[in-house]
Amino acid sequence: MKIVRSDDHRKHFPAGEIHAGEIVRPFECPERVDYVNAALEAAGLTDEIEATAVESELLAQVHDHGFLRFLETAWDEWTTDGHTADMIAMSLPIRRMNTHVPENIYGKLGWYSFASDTSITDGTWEAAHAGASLARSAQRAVSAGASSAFALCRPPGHHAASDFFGGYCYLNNAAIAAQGFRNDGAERVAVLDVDFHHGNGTQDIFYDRSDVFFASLHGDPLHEFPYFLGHADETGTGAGDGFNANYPLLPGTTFDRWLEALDHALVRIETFGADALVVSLGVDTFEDDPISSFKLSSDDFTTYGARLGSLGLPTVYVLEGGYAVDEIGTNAVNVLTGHLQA
Ligand code: SP5
Ligand code: ZN
Repeated sequence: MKIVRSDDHRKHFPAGEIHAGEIVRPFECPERVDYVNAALEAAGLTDEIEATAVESELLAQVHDHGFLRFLETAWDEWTTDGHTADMIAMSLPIRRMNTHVPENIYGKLGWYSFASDTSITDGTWEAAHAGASLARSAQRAVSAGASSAFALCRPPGHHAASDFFGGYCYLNNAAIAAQGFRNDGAERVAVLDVDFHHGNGTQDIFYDRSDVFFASLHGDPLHEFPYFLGHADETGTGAGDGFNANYPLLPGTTFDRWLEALDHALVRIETFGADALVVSLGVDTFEDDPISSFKLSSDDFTTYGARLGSLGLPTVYVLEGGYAVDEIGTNAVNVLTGHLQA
């Protein structure tokens, strides 16, 4: 298992997050990566490779041009306007209010966002770009012959669609890895999203395509963030019809039930005939996660990691969520060691 990491994630750390009407310390914090690094070390997963910068052409295959430009320039435009505090979208386009991209920076901020849980700060672009580079570098190593790789992406990516950010995500690292696999010759790529939250961004990016199969196990959006996508009847559109599979699960879901859904998704991936697998590895399914409601124990992560490894596919793991900070390392690394034991 190759490991790809960078310290640039530290450049992104908003001062606060609006949570239930209060400003709290962001759940998605830099120490998350420190705990993952410590657990990798403890498990002897030390085969590190150097990251190289993701190509702008690949970013442009996954993301909208105007959106990329916005992310790259937003902080400068904000500070030029005289602001110094973090950018938090407050006016977002809802039904029938989305015909013109605003010129005003507050307007653009809302236009390109879907949730006020996610701020832009000085350093957000650099950190997100470095995270995308980790995903691309992990994928390149696997395309070049490594059997598996793990990218310690922070900020996470799976909520970011081609043209909007939110859910703590800016660039869709998993989608970048999947498209990278395609560019490097894989015919069919599967993306499996095991984060507690639906991978709405990844689904949206590949929704009309038959070359990338997307499966997600997550809290039912009728009850859980991101609330508006992730239902079982979303199966793809056009050429992509039949290449999207959602497994919405009720709050309180236990590992037995979760594993049934996983096994179903794995059969779908095998039937699809994937040449490569990207795993959106969020460990916010953990029983003590502060913002989620599934009941997985630390040992359960090892168990399901072995199921993923038993597919025998070239696999890239990309870090997504997980907010029980002192346990995030153990839980994420348990998946990787499970994979390697399979
Ligand atoms: C990558 C990832 O895991 N993003 C998650 C973003 C969730 N942000 C909004 C959370 C709103 C959750 N409401 C929590 C209720 C707690 N009981
Ligand atoms: Zn999540």
